Amino acid sequence: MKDKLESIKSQSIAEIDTVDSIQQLEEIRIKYLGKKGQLTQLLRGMGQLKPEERPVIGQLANEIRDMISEKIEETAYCLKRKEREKRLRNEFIDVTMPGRTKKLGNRHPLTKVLDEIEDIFIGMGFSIVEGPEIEKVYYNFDALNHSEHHPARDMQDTFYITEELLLRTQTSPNQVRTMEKQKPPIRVIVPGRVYRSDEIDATHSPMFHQIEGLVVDKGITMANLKGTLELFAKKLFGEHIQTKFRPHYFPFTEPSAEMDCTCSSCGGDGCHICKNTGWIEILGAGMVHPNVLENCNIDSTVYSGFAFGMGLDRIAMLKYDISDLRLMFENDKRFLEQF
Ligand code: 2NL
Repeated sequence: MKDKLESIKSQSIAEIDTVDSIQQLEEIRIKYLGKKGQLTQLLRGMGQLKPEERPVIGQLANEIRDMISEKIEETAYCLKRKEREKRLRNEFIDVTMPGRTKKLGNRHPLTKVLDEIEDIFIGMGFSIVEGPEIEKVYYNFDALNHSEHHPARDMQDTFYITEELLLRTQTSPNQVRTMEKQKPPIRVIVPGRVYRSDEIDATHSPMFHQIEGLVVDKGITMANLKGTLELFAKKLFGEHIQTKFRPHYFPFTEPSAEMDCTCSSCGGDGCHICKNTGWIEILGAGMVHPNVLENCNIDSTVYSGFAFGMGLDRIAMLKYDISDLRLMFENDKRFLEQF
């Protein structure tokens, strides 16, 4: 019996020394110390021993059991530590490695110019108004004093949806809507997409962008128009810019004018941008026609106003020296990333 105990001791210890997982260790524990384990079985056979042998063998068996248990515990502790170290080694993160940067997008050149223009007018007390791109013929033409046979009304120039509905050709319908709703003083800027039936080329597109403006109050004159628009031009292109106004015709303003700026590219000397004239046409403007005011129930003997409109796409092209309008709408990243 004693020999058997000694052999269990040396055998179990040898086995424990070779394990490399908690799982294997548990199997060894069951093999020797479990309910049907070798040591447990042996102890059950104690009854067959001589009475004087029992305490000696019993003590030895207990010592061996404690020793095996202790050895298993120690080994388990070591194994757990090794596993933990291995896991930590695998989870190691080098916080000094450069991160994966996400490239931020940037604003479209049209959005940039629009934001800039809006900021200038907001600074002068204007507010921004937007409205539908599908408009009533009334708001797009009639209310704006377009005569019944004005060429702009032609099917060839305008996208009609029905007899009464069209894709707006200018953003002025929203100024009319504003005047209908709001008593003067009115100071609004109206940006948005507009549509005209044009063939696509370097300077034309059936969809483009406009910004119009409207001021209505008592005592508004051409001097207010010139002062406001000259200030706007200097803020947009630089303090050194000069402006001039040429007479023009629009059905919705009287008198009407177009404003030119000295070319910000060559300073007026002449270059490819100003086609060697030294001047660049920036916008159209005029004193709101009394008929337009009356159409909106504003008394034209009490109130007067000025209005203006400009093509955003053209201004962006001038400002960033973009040669072809189509680049604006092609979404080519090589183009867009330059702004
Ligand atoms: C241009 C010229 C212009 C207006 C737009 C306007 C609006 C109302 C009343 C009177 Cl409600 N006028 N808008 C006035 C003058 C010129 O646009 O060349 N646009 C690209």
